[in-house]
Amino acid sequence: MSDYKELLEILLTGDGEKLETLVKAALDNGAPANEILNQGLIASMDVVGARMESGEMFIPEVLMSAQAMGGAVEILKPLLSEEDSAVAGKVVLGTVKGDLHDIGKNLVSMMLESAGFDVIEMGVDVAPEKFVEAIKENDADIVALSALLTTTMPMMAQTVKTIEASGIRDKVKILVGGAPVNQTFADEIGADGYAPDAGSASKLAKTLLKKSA
Ligand code: B1M
Repeated sequence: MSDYKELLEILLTGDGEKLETLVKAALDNGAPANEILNQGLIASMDVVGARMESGEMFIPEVLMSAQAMGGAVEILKPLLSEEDSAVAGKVVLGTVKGDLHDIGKNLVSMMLESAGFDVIEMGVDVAPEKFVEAIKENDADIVALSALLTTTMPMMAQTVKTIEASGIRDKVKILVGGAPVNQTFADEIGADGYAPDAGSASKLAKTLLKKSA
């Protein structure tokens, strides 16, 4: 395991260029992409979160860290691909209405794509009706909802309700995730599955489609 102290320091400053240099150096030194992502970038982002909560970091600084992380993830992207074979399927993916967080969702998108899914990317702040439209337009097999705020979890429930009310519930599997979400909540709102991270989300998407085949 590598020491990611310097990476944390750079992520805290939001210097994207330096962060990318560090990530490349870690790769050159033989650190696995998965480790750099989980023990380096995501763990450092948790420190950003803690500082945001305690008032040591403000939104513009957090945004700079988030942007720097996005650039670093791009470097890791080709190396994080799954090796096993693809299951064809279409996934409509987005962060629910009221929620602007997209780093975790983008990782989910990346893992789904690398597992062979066709991902219809809806972005952030997506209204329930927009999800329904996209599911219908694309004849999607799965809709994947991300939420990072406890205050937007009810919007996830609302999205499930809107999908049910639109008469397409039996045609699409609903997958949910994001830091405040858990299996109990997923069960409560009637989702088909919950995944704690991007890797498990793509595995679960495959399982859900196999079950319904
Ligand atoms: Co926000 N923010 N933020 N923020 N932010 C959190 C989430 C928070 C925990 C920080 C804190 O206070 N400690 C807190 C939420 C508290 C709560 O509700 N419990 C918070 C808050 C309060 C806010 C604001 C309200 C702050 C304010 O304005 N006062 C505001 C809300 C804006 C809005 O959305 N309407 C806000 C704004 C922002 C920024 C815009 C500045 C920026 C987002 C930039 C961006 O995303 N482009 C930001 C950031 C960066 C964070 C933290 C620091 C980092 C989030 C992140 O990207 N993590 C975050 C603290 C933290 O998480 N430690 C925080 C890395 C990412 C890889 O992890 O997204 O969890 P994550 O994704 C994981 C899993 O959750 C999972 O897979 C990923 C790992 O593989 N996953 C899924 C995610 N989606 C999935 C979907 C799936 C399956 C798995 O299936 C569909």
